[in-house]
Amino acid sequence: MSNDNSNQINKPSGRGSYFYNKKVKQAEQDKIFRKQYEKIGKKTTTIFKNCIIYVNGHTIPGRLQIHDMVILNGGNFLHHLSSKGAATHIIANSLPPKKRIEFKNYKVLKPQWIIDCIKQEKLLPWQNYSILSKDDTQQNLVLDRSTVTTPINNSKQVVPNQQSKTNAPPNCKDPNFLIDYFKHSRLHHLSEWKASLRQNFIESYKGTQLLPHLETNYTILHIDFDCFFATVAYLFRDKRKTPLLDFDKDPIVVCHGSKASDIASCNYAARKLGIKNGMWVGTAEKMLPNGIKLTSLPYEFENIDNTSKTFYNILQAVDQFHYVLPVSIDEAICVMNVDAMQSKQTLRGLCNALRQRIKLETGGCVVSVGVGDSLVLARLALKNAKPNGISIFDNDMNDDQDEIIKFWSSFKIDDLPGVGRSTLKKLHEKYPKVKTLQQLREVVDDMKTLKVCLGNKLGEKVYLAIQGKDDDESARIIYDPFDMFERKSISIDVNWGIRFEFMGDIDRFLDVCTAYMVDQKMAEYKKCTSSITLKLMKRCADAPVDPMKYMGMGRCDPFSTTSRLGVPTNDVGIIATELKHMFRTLPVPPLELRGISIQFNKLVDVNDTKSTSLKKGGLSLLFHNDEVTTPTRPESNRSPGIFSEHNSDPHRKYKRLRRSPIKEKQYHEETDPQQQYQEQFFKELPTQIRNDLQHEIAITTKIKDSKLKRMKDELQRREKAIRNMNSHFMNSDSIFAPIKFQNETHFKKICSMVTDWVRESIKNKGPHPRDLYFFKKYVNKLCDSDRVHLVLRLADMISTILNLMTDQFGSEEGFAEWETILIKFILPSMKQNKRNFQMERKLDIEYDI
Ligand code: DCP
Ligand code: MG
Ligand code: MG
Repeated sequence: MSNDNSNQINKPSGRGSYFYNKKVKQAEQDKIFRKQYEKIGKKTTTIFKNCIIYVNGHTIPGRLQIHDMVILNGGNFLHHLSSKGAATHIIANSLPPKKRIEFKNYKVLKPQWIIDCIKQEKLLPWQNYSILSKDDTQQNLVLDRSTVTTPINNSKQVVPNQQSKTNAPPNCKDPNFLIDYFKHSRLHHLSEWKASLRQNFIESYKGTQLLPHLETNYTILHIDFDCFFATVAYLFRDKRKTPLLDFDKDPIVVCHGSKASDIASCNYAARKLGIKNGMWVGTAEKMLPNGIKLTSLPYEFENIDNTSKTFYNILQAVDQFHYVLPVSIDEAICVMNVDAMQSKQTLRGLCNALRQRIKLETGGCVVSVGVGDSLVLARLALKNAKPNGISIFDNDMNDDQDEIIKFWSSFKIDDLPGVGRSTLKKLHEKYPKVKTLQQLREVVDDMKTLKVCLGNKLGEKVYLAIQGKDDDESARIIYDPFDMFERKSISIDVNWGIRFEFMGDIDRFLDVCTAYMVDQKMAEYKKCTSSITLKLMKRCADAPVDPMKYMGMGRCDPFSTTSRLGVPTNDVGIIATELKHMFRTLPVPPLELRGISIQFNKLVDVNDTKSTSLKKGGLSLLFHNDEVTTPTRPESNRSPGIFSEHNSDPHRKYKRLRRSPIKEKQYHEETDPQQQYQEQFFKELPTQIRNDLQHEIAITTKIKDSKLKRMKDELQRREKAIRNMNSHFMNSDSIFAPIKFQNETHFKKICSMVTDWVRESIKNKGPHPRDLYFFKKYVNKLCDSDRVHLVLRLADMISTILNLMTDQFGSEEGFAEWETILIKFILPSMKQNKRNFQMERKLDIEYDI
């Protein structure tokens, strides 16, 4: 399998691309393989779900057997180790000393781990199978600052943070850290779920007709679970621990456990006491009346996911719904034609049936439903309906003024979607007495006033909302959901557990992040990126080193930078190197780093990037002599020509005259005293500093030499070429389109290029036939497009060179050849080629030809 080189032939764009393609292909093969085994009744499990396993060297059982075991038990098998961080577990029988150092931060395990995991049908702790000696691990622990209470405290006593009762001490240097972090991060789960719901929507509604943009033609059902995480956590709790818990009476929260953790969701019994989602557990505890205890339950991510799937399945089965638009894991907007369901009664009937069904099929989870004839009304109605209810409010249906006033009076101003703290403040300043939406409706008589107060966009949005109508931007979800749901960026955000000391560890972490984002996320969505944003959170100068929340970010200053690659890519190496470079441009020392977020923007489909992506056949040049094919006549025994279709680099001219780069390097190494001095300097440094410094130099060199750097240079060249082309036109209706010669359109520059070429080749054997072929092509084009005067100038120039060089080189073979070219080709071309009457006249009069 490792000798499969068919891809190499198809995509010769470089090693990175080759391995990437190979990896994708192998992953696909592995999938098929698993399915085939499933079909013939082989047992499969998900023990190794989320594990990326690589086998290093000779093992017992062998590589192929381990491969089968991993694949059949839900793992990913890495056939090629592009970077150490790409694997979560490395399986090896033993490691040579050099590799021991190289892999010291990784989980290198005996093959027995795989066997035992399968035997016991669960993922066993890796520590018992590590083949790295205790000393290696010990050394890592000493460096691992995250287990020490304060960084300044150097005392030998290693005290885990008291608040970490429920959290295993994290180690951001562990290659598994990212995956572990994601496993526990609710925000990561929420964003992943949302993305996959959107993707499912796009796939399942493909081909569905878009809804026309007409006002009040639809009925919207906004459906949302009541205290979702809390309900699921309650239903799936360990009943032995809390046998008497009453969901309706006892305050319950879902959090990670410590006082300093956030409440993701609390039940309505807790809300009655003033506890809210997003509050800290410590704050919530202070709100409890005497004798009442707060029960905190852990996250039930898998059950949340399953409950949500049941919910969406039920909704998608309803025929009257034109769309079921996903808002989040616990919330959907169902759109239906008014005609399909006219009366309030029928609507209520539908809502009730849905609520019952959802409760039944999810084992007790309750949804509330808001119904309206616009998104904003449905959302407000949902607020009214909560908890455990239905509220229907439709502009068309309500003739009862009292009911209308009652409805609008039940909302505060910031209940309106899009109204946050700062908007609220502006509205308060303008209308100090207004508290409810009904009052706002009474005082605002035109849109203009609100536009002045809040700005055009928000002013319009708020004005329409208090009339129960949607603005265009909000309504996009109904009229153009596909565009709205299309994946526009891929990001990760690590805001917990980040405690680094050395740049090298951060580089490795960036490698892991990139591998995850590219190999898993971008590959999943089949995208490439051309813009990367790196955002770093740096501890505020006056913020405590260890914040209240265990391993949290605490107060931070954000720093961010964006790199536009210009060309879309999905090359892990390029992106990782660029991120390392970007990190170094931001003023955040490793010790002060508290959070990292990476975003890939400007995503394009891999399939759309054939000509531009680095992966697919390398950079395509903007200018190449597309109609030129290399002449097929046999090459003479001369060295290759200096001009080519792609030869755009002026320094590549006369390459054959230069010393070869390898020789140049050897020469440099042998005699450069600066280098010798540097080596000596390195030898005298303490090991740790030397390692850091060498790493830093290696990375900076890599950044400098990266494909991206070359790519950027190439882009610069293209931009220059475009500028060059534009400046060639006198104005847009100029009759002269530029003619290129070796990617140059500027005639003066072409002259100087040709001068150099003639001078050099006169001294030798004359021009190379390939070069001459391109030159003739250019001359012919000039003649054919009424630019004979330029050919004349070229002829003039070559003739002057010949005159000047007669004495010295008159007897050279090259000299004679140029004379022939001038007399037999250039001069006749001016007469023979197609040209119009005007040109004839011009030549007659001005040049006397
Ligand atoms: N969630 C979260 N963090 C956020 C927002 C949401 O963890 N910043 C999770 C917890 C919620 C779930 O998403 O349970 C759904 O969010 P909702 O806003 O719908 O909140 P609830 O369902 O908990 O309460 P409500 O009854 O108000 O809908
Ligand atoms: Mg909810
Ligand atoms: Mg919700």
